[in-house]
Amino acid sequence: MVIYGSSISPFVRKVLVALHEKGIAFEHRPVGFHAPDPGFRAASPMGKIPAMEDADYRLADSSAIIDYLELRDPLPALVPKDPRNAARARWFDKFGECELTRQVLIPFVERFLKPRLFKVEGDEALAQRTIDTALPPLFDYLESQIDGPYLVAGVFGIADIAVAAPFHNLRLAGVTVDPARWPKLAGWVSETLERPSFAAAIAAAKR
Ligand SMILES: N[C@@H](CCC(=O)N[C@@H](CS)C(=O)NCC(=O)O)C(=O)O
Repeated sequence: MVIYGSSISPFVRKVLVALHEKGIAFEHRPVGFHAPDPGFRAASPMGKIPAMEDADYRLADSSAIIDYLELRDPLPALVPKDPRNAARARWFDKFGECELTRQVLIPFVERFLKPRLFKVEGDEALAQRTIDTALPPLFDYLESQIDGPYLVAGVFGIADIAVAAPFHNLRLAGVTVDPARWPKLAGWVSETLERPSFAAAIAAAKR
């Protein structure tokens, strides 16, 4: 199996974490989005990362790829089986992308990607505004949902992967969760990002 995409992307990180958790062997090709690599472009019609190639089967989108992995290699399960927990895990997966990562990418792009990768100045006012106004309500919501080490049904899974993944990008942007204001969230983020699967996925971006 080949996974395309730099794991600096929270979406690529999700897939790498799922693979490590399941112990599935893979080859990682850390291309950037819209890279001209023909294998990547065949797997990702819109040029977004991540994308996957499993023999003659190609797929893009982190959630779709993790669905495939879950059905291909069911153990350890990352998606709950019962309807309520399965749907709640899907909710957190979507929340991770559509609410959290959408906002996290603003300080990440302005403070990290632009100056370090693209060698242009970022918009610090925009980054700070996002940190001050858009992120706190999302953190408040997560603080209200954490009751134990994992987000859904007391078992590590897709919800934890999808919600924790963008917090590494926040760290790269110099933003940490204030433990005085969001104690449960701060603890959950630290513990989740320290899992061996996350550590391996994060280290992959440094190579
Ligand atoms: N829903 C997709 C989102 C993937 C995505 O937006 N990846 C970004 C990198 S973080 C990308 O490739 N952006 C390029 C673009 O939007 O054209 C997933 O979960 O994989």
